[in-house]
Amino acid sequence: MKNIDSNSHVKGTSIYLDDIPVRAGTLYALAYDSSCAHARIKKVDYSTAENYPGVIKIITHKDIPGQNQIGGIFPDEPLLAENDIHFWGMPIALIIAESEYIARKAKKLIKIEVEELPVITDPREAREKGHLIFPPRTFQMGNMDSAWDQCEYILEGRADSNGQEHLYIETQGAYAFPMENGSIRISSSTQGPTAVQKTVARVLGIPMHKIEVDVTRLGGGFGGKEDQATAWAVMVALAAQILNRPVKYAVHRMDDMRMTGKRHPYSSDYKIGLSKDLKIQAYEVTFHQNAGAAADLSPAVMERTLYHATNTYFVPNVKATAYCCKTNLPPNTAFRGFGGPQGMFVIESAIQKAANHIGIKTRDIQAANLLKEKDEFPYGQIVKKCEATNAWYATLEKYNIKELEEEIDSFNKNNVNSKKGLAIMPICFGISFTNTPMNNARALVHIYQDGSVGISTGGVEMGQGLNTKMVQVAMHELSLSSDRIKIETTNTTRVANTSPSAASATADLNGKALEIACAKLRERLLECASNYLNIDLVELNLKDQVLYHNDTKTDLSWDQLVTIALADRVCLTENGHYATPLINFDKSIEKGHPFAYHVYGTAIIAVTLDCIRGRYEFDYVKLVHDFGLSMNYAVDIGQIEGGLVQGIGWMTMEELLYNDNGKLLSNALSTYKIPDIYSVPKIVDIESLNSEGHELAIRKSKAVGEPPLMYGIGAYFAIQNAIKAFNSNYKNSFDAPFTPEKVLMALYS
Ligand code: MTE
Ligand code: LUZ
Ligand code: MOS
Repeated sequence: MKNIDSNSHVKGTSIYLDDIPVRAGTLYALAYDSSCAHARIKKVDYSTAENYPGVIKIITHKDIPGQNQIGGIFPDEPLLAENDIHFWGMPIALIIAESEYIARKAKKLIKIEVEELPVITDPREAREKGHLIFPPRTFQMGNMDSAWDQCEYILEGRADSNGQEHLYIETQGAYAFPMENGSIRISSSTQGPTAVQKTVARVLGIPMHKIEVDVTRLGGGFGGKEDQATAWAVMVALAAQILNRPVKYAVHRMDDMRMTGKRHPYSSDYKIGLSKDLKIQAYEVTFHQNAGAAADLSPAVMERTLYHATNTYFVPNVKATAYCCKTNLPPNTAFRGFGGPQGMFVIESAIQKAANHIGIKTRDIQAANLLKEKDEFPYGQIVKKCEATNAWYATLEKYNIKELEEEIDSFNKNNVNSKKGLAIMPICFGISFTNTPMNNARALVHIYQDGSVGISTGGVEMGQGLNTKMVQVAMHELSLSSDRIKIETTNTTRVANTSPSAASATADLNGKALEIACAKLRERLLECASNYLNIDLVELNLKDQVLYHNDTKTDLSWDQLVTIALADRVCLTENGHYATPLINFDKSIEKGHPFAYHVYGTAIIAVTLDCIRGRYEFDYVKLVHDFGLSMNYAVDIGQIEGGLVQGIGWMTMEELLYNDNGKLLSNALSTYKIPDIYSVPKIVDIESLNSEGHELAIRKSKAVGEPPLMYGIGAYFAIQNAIKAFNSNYKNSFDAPFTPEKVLMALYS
């Protein structure tokens, strides 16, 4: 089935936040944000701005009726600065004006006096000075002390990865409408409608039931709207509450880039030990996570880094420690992979370093250490339905790795100023929110009098194809064609208390809830049919919108069944609730079974380097991915292609730069380069691993949202291998992204 949004997307009729028709009386909000990264506010003078024609009000923390607090995990983040500024771009006040243009004019008229304080942007410096958001955590397995003695090779080093701007095509935004009796309805571009509802209630000092949050779809979230869509929604709701008028805020690109958090940069130290037969015996790693100025989702992101510290390898002795370091950057947040990619980059760096030191192929070490059935992850989960070796060998055989390597070698022999490099990137990604209680969802289904069906879930469509999959689930359960089913907007009054659409688990969680609701309605209709026809229930079934008696078609269509049920006064609305079974985790011992299942896959990636200029192009990515039994191959392929390219961008060209004062320099699309169609690998071959899927995945179709991003990590090592073919003196350093400038330096170092 094709993506149900493809028609309206192509025609341009799909509705995003900024497409909602503007109501009469609407006002426009604009944040007045800080132009320094760390300071004490001495005085702010709003008087000229306030008197600018068309400015309605300038809202400060003093106007907040509830708590000036938007922190999701820890209450450490004010909506509007009070006395202190903690990052460049921190909102201080909210300008409400007749138009956005006026608000921008007024913003320039605000005068501020501050006492500047020392700025920290480096997580290691933050750790040295004791600026941690919460105490470090350590995952351990085996015995580190004795492990090193069994090692033939021991290597140590450092691996850094930079952050990443989400660059959702639709920027952050929200639109609030005051309703009667102090209620507020908010349209928000958020992955987490409940998070918005809860935080608006807290800041406005009113109960959650007075707030309705509605989401049609997002023009991309990528994690950037899991937590950080909330602030904008709270701002417009606050203004709507104070002024009793609709208030809209669609954030400009450069404001969005400056003010919002990004993927966490990490700076890490590793020590890896291998036996003579290339088994990784011991791995010790210390992660310094650059959290920025407030907790945001950093504790959860850091946890996932620890979970994925050993990627898809079995290591008997592991000690992984992570520090959540408080710096003066905008609070960093969820981004596709959620700390997993940062952890995986370090162990892949360690393996690459070891391979170079020993003088063997990196893949010899990778292959010798792949997870096997009944192995144990450092966090105590036992490996089940393991596809690590299957995916690895399927890739190497399907694409004939020897031949690919020979092509590269012969190219490198015959070319002086152009070199090719190849790398293999296996992945293993755990599916579930690592915070066990979040793994639940609900769905609401109505069958209307004409037999058409409306479905609602707690999941948010952000381009990942969720809505298409939800329609497919309902189609299957109710035996209906797609035109009989409409997916409604995501709304907190229809489906309440939801987890954000995140962790790649949205289709699993919401799809299972929807399955439950639909199954109840199907059973109920069959019961009606059974009474009506006086046939035993077990002999009845629905197929292609018709009632079947055993294998024979009856005269009763779906529509007639609905009419019969309504005449019988039967309820044709159902609610489904799903909570992932089995999962658990005990933080006091850092052990448990946090994931419903794991997704595996292996990619081969090859690059051609222009050794005069340091430029590069990716020739191909060839991968075998563990889809399980894909319920929508077109959607899933789209996820793989998008994730892969986003991962390559993170590893190669996307370079966030801050100056020493904590100002973002790469603050526009002219200075922050993301992959375009020309930087996509020339060939992307995607094959499906022959696997049976997993019963905890929706219709055995495994989660696909985040895992493919991590194939992109291979890009870094492919480039390194090409550099080595040119410059035999090159000593690997691990400092992503590998921008053309860094490549050029490495070629001649
Ligand atoms: N794909 C598109 N087109 N747009 C997005 O914003 N977000 C990614 C991924 N794929 C995203 C996307 C992220 S970060 C996650 S967690 C998943 O989709 C969320 O959706 P899922 O849980 O339905 O996979
Ligand atoms: N969000 C979250 C996530 O709150 N918990 C998670 O485990 C997670 N994993 C991936 C992406 N977002
Ligand atoms: Mo995705 S980082 O879980 O929104």
